[in-house]
Amino acid sequence: MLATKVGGISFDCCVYNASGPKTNSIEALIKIGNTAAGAILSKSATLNAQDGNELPRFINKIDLGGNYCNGSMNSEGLPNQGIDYYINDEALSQIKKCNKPYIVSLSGLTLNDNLEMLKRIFNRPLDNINGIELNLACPNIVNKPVIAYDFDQLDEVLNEVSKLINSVKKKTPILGIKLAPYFDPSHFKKAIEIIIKYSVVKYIVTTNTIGNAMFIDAELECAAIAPRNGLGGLGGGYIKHTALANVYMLYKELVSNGRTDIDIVGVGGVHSGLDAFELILCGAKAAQLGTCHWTENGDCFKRVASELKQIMQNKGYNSIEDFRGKLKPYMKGSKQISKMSTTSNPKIQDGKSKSLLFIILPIILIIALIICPYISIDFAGLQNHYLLRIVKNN
Ligand code: RRO
Repeated sequence: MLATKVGGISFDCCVYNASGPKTNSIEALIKIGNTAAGAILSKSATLNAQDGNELPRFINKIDLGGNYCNGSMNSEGLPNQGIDYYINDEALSQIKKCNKPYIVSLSGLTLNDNLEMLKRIFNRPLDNINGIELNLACPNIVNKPVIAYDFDQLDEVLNEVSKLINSVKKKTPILGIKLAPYFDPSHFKKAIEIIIKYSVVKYIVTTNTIGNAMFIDAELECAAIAPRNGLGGLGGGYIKHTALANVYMLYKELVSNGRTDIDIVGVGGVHSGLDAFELILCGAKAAQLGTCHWTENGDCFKRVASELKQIMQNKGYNSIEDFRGKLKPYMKGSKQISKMSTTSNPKIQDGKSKSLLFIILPIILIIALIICPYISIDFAGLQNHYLLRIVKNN
């Protein structure tokens, strides 16, 4: 029911992990392989291993005065073990045992680094690496602007990557590119105009975190994380609606260019089956979990997948293709926010409202018991008052 194909790679389940949280080591990737996730995606690799930015460098489980909004912010700075770690024989043979597609994320510090990492992947056995997610949108590297925002650079990178792939004589893993969130209609258009020139790009992942957000510790009057003057990429619940719009707008652009052969994977604020359902309605073929995987561990894949399945069953859908990309325009009478979608994690909200009831009901009961005797005296008084008036009137 949840099976899908991303750029031609078959997934048993359309819910899988985002690159980033809990993806740095082979042990962590195998853990993902042992969950319900539809694929295994590595942390973005650089050519050489690096430690990333100074600590502390992330915030999650953000408390908005009682309710977790499932948001996050990070300035990890690409901590990873270097490309060779993610594609060596031992790693590949262990990951293969999980029987899921394996996708390696790349985020070279230079174009040459990206090309070198691609060459190393192309030298590996293809049946063990199914896809490459070329990350063109990391917001946290000092002095490195986001490639996806610089359209000339985006064009140049895709041109060079394309030349390299086309020069390889054997079949290469499926290429996807990860984009940054766009906020202006002209940018969706421009990005797609460039991407569709390169037939090597088989899918788009949208969206990376919203770069350069800030959290402040008002008590200490300081930035809440250490790197880059406290700036980091905003993710999770905060960006769900930006992710929905990015999937929707890019999908629309692809359709209007007749390029539905390029798939879209949605990422950003998915914490429930409903979130995944909404992304698919907007055109996504799969949904990645980042912040949710970070805060909830590997069980999140099974939970989100079964919630999505339940929604599909309730609506009579047998496959995600029954509703994918079929979002209708606004209709009169539609609620601004559907009751279902007011929460990213219905379980958390349900639990909270139930426990509130358990507190409020006994309080009402105690107050009622205290004021009951006074109410009866009052009734007697009222009765006398009206009886007197009736007698007087007569
Ligand atoms: O490692 C990071 O700081 C990081 C990366 Br590579 C990315 O793509 N997105 C993000 O929010 N953080």
